[in-house]
Amino acid sequence: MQNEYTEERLSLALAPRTMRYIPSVGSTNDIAVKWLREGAPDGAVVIADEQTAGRGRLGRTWHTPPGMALALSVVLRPSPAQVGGLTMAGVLAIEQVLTTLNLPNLRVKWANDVLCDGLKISGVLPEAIWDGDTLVGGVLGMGVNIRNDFAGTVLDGLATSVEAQIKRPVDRVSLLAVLLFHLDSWLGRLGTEMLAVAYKQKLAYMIGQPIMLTAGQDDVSGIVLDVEADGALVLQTDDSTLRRVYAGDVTVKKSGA
Ligand code: BT5
Repeated sequence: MQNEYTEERLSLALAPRTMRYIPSVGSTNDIAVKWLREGAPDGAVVIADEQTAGRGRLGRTWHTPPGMALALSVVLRPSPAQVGGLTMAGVLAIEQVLTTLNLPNLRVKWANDVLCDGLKISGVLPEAIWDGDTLVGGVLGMGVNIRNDFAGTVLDGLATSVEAQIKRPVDRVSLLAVLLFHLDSWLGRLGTEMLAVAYKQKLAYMIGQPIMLTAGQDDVSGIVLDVEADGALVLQTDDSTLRRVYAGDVTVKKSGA
């Protein structure tokens, strides 16, 4: 099922959504940001089969070889107060669609990952685009590994894909349609308590856990006290300071260690 992406199949499956399918791009987020500035409507989506310069956070690389994954970016027109909810909507939609496929041991990892059996299967990259003080809009990038083979790569033992887990082929077009359906539903709740509560519920397993947070140059060790409505992680650091963080990489330390 290597060539299930065609312009025709995608536009039929996603109609009436405005969409662009580009077989090979640098990064779908870059195309979507440009399209946003050119006036793309809320919900317009850029889909690629391959990314040659896929981006993670903080300038990191996101691997998207041809035929292997979902790589998409949705153009959005949120209010400034809603921007913080984009990550939540993205990870909740991905977790939901993966749950329907019966993937084992799915977990949302703060702030923007979905893990399967402890291995990264998906990541979300939200971007807010400002002109000075004016919010032009947002772009929500989502990557989901469908049939990537990480054996022998630097991500061996760190990343996984849907087909490696469920041992049967899936159709990327249908999966994409279901993902966007769930995403629309979560985006409709941007700025509501319902979205924040759903996100916090998925992260409840982290509350009370000792973690290490790496944020830029900063390493902070502490206990997770809460996940707030705006997505902030509240930590009590080892020197008993209260810290509220919005970005970083979390490692949950072994309990009792
Ligand atoms: C992310 O960053 O997890 C956000 C990934 C967003 C990707 C989508 S694809 C469509 C859209 N267009 C883009 O250019 N990006 C978005 P972060 O948490 O910083 O994780 C990046 C790290 O994950 C890398 O440094 C690698 O260690 C690892 N990684 C790279 N490719 C991966 C993959 N395919 N699967 C799992 N892990 C990967």
